[in-house]
Amino acid sequence: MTIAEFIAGQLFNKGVRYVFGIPGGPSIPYLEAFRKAGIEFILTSNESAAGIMADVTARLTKIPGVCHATSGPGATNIATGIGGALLDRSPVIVFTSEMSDKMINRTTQMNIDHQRLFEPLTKATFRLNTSNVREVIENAIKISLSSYPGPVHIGLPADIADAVVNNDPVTEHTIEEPLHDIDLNRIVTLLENSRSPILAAGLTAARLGVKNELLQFLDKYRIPVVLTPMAKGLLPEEHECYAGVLFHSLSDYLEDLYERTDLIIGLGYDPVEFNYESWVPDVPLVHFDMKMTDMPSSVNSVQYIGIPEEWFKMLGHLNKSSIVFQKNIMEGIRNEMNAVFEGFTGHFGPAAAIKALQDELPEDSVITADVGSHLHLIGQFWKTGNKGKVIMTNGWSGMGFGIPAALAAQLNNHEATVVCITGDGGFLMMAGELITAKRYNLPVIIVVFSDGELNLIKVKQSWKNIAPYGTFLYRDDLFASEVFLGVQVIRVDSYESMRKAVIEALSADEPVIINAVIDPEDYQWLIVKR
Ligand SMILES: Cc1ncc(C[n+]2csc(CCOP(=O)(O)OP(=O)(O)O)c2C)c(N)n1
Repeated sequence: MTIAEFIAGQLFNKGVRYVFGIPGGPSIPYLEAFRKAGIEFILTSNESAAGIMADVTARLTKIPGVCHATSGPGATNIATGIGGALLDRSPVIVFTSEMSDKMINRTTQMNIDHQRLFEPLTKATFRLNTSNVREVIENAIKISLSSYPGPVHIGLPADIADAVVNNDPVTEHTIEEPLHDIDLNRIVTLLENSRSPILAAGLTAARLGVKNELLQFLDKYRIPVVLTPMAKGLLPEEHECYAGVLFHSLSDYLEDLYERTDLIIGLGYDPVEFNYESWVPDVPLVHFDMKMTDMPSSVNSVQYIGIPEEWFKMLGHLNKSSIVFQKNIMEGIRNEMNAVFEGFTGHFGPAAAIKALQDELPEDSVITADVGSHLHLIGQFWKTGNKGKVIMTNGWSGMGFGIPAALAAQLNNHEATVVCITGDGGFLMMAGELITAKRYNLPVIIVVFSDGELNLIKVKQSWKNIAPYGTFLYRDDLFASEVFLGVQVIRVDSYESMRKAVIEALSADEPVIINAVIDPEDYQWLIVKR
């Protein structure tokens, strides 16, 4: 068996069905081996989309996502997606073509040091040789899946794909977990004595899918829950304990709760999304996660490191009879936030556009969001309910995420209604991937909030009393056509026309772009100043 065939076979056995990327000359034997093994190579327009598609595939399937790029420019392009997998905690294996041993230290076309390039972007990086193939593949998969999950890079020297795999011994990589002293007594005392705790659930909790455990816990202990953006969907918005999403639109309304709390409980809370010190009030914090986090000394905290089953067991030390659930305060906050949002739906801005989408899309739609002002509104006001899903990047926060994320979600579930909501800036970064959607018959709906500007940055300029500069995108209409790269474009400029467009797009079995020409004024009022 050749090295290429062995790798393809191993990946297939682990459940991998797609490899995303753009080939170079040295990729050819690998692509052929993937094809023969039953793994489809998904060609993208830019490798950064391939990295994002691998990340989202991994999030959805819980199997490492795999992507591939050629040397030099291919590797630097894919690096953006890999950074995302690192900071959004997604298990990805990225293969890049590297020079042969003979050429690696020579001055030659496309040659840069991939090992150094990927070192800060991954959990581990390896260079394959003819005697470490089994070991590298096995360990790479194991490392990518271990907590926190993340990307692993494997460099493929250009001349070894067709070499025969040896039966070399495998040294299993051991994942060392540092020992930590857990101050159980302090945690128990804090939990037992708290009268008004707030639970902040985050990325780790969402990734581990503790929704049912959380719901069962809340049946017993009614306490307010705030979610980080990437934990959106972990608790339905209509649940009486649901308070809101941190960091996103109008999240300053949640401060009413912070003023009344005596304990913050971080539940699978990964500060990569939003550091504790940026929001926690001056009360103790008990942090539950699978990994120790770097906690600033300014936060009065104690960490419990373990598995979710243990977190919930520890939470049993809360004293149900002494906890006061301030139902009115909770309802007040939620109602006020919703009323402010609703107040903006009278003209065609982002609030009305979101409302039209929410009114027409099926409850179980998968929404992928890009990065910018629009994300702040989606994060806070999209209702995932019990069936919906929102996929976003908040650890990495790279514009251009939304479109490839939608393609990956659709590829992994052809029956799902998949809708990408993106700003026009993010759309322009990934516009070429519309061809990818066409090529693979992915009937995604791409909703572009066309306001002609990089709004989030413009809003931040205004906070500093600085006139807009470097944030203006285009004059006139972004598309000025009913077709873009062969994809139908429906232009809308009102709540009603948006609703109609959504209905039309839902019945198409090919990709559709909805060009929502919005007045961005709402953002100025709805984005929280930080
Ligand atoms: C790759 C990348 N470049 C730049 C930024 C900084 N940034 C964050 S939001 C934003 C503006 C996004 O504009 P647009 O896509 O039009 O969305 P809007 O804010 O208008 O909703 C920028 C430039 C980023 N997060 N990622």
